[in-house]
Amino acid sequence: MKNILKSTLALLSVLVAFTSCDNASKSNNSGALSSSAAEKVYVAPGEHDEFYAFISGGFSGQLSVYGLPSGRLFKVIPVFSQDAEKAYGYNEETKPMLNTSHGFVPWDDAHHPDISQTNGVVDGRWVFINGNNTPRIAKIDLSTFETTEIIEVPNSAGNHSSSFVTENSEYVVAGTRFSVPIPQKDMPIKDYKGNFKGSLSFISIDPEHGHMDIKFQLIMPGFDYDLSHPGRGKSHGWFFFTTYNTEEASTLMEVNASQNDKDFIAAVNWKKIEDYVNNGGGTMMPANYAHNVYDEATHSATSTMKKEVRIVNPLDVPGAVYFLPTPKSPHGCDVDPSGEYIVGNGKLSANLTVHSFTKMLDAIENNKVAGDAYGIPILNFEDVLAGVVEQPGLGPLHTEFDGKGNAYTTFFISSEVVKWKLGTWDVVDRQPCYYSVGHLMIPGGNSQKPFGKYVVAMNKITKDRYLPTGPEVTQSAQLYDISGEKMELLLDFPTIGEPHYAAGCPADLIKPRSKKLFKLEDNKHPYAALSEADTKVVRDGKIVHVYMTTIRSHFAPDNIEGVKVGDKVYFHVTNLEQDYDVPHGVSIIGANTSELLIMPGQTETFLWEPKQVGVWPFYCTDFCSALHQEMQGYVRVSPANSNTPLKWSLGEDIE
Ligand code: RUQ
Ligand code: CUA
Repeated sequence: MKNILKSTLALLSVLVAFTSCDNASKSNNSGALSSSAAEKVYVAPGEHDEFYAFISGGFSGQLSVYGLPSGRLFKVIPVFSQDAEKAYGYNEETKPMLNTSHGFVPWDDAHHPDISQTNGVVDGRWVFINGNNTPRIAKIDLSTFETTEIIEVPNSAGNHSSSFVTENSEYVVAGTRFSVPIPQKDMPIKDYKGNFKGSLSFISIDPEHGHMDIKFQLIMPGFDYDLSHPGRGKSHGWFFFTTYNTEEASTLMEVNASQNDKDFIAAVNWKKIEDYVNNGGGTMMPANYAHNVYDEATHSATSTMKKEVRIVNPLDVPGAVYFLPTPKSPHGCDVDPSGEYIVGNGKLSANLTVHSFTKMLDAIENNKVAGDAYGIPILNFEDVLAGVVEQPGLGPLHTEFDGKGNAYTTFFISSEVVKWKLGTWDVVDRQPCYYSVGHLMIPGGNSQKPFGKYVVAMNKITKDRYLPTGPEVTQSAQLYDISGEKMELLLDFPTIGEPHYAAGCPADLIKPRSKKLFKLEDNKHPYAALSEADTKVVRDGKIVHVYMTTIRSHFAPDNIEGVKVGDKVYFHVTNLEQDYDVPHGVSIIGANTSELLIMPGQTETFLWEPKQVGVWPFYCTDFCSALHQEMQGYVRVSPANSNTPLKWSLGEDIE
């Protein structure tokens, strides 16, 4: 045992040393690019990029939208974190989106975006992304580029093997990274082994509106479920999850979770479990989790607490779950476009392991079982192995596919992308990354039809690649041309937060469906003022509702009197504009929310609690017209006990 400990630690320190000197040597020769690289990423002013890339913001909790090949940033879509730029999580309408069983949680760690699919091809309707820390799955509507739904995942902790979509968007799947007591309870941590459990959640997606609902949770042995991907084509109906810590250790994990020569890929026949559940299988378990839905008609979100979840014990559905032995603490779990090959990226393994779906079925059919883990059959490694890529690099993390028979794997420690051939397992090419690459993304890479023109590598370290900005340097992605036999580095571009995974698709899938404005006549917001004639100020005890409108270039009303210290003033602001790209903003001194940024036809609300007597200005925060600076107004705040009557006006002096 001691020796294993020692050798693991020695290996780790060698790897660490390798990383650092590697970085130093590479920084010197990174400038050489063929001159055509600039042309390949140049998108002339006024022209559009060919692809959208949705890159996770990691610990920023957001999702950012880039164009490829230019690497230009278009938008940061707020998802799990409050965003003052867009008022997300600050205005009354979107606050419920961040509700959880732990209360209002205005932050998360967002890792893996995935685009919805139809018939195994990305369809550009929605992006799903996971929040790791307080387990949640969000859905972003790609007609508005706004987060429209968030569902909390109960019985989960470190929601990391998420959020990947099956080939007809039947499910978005979320797996727990950390195993925990299920249900949660007060118990000694040292009793982890055998008592903690992992849950794999299958969240159904309504085909028309995309509404999410947890169909069932599979309660699994207490391993760490790291990443996952759906089967496709021939393996549609299955889902694959990498595991580590099959040792079920709970302390000094860097050593104790690296003892087993092989961990597992869990192969889950979700179709079988779905049948079982549709026939009444599984049990309802008490739970408490938030389901938050944004309604475009009311421009408002609601949060509902759900009280139970259906759980399934895998032993109750024979033939539904198998373990495929996979060396060594595998991280990424990637399925090729044909659905035949399942790549287990063993972080600490010298070789890259590829399993065969056909061989797996064959082994199952012939009942070739090597043993079991908590009753779940373990297949023989040799029986399911398709092949091995011999010594392709150090520290494999993730693999994507170009649809032309090639796979691309990232190697964190040797800091490179390696291209290899499916079937022959030969390495074809390798290109360095600057530095320490994590995920990579080929648009459509998680589907039957990748658009194999570019790969984006997302790096963990940038060091000297950009102008220094103090101790915190920018996060970064790199774009490679993969249309030829050899990869070619084209571009570095900075990213927001830590880019984990990304999802991409041709812009043409999304562009035509992108909304330009919200129709005023469809606005069902309960506090909307749909014309200036509808504007008013209403007092209800200490609560004051301001029904306000904006249009170039004034607020209605723009003068308000009769507000008192200690009031709670809700500004409900409707943007009457019906032109593309004319938002207005509004804020007032001392408000401890953010400004509002209101799209044409939309209503948003912020709360202001005036603390001081005076006459306080408010103004438009978005430069909306030549007379934007004139877009301003005043609220007179009187002492709490005053008798100043409530009045509001536009274009007249209040007597
Ligand atoms: S992880 S660098 Cu959160 Cu997807 Cu692999
Ligand atoms: Cu409205 Cu500036």
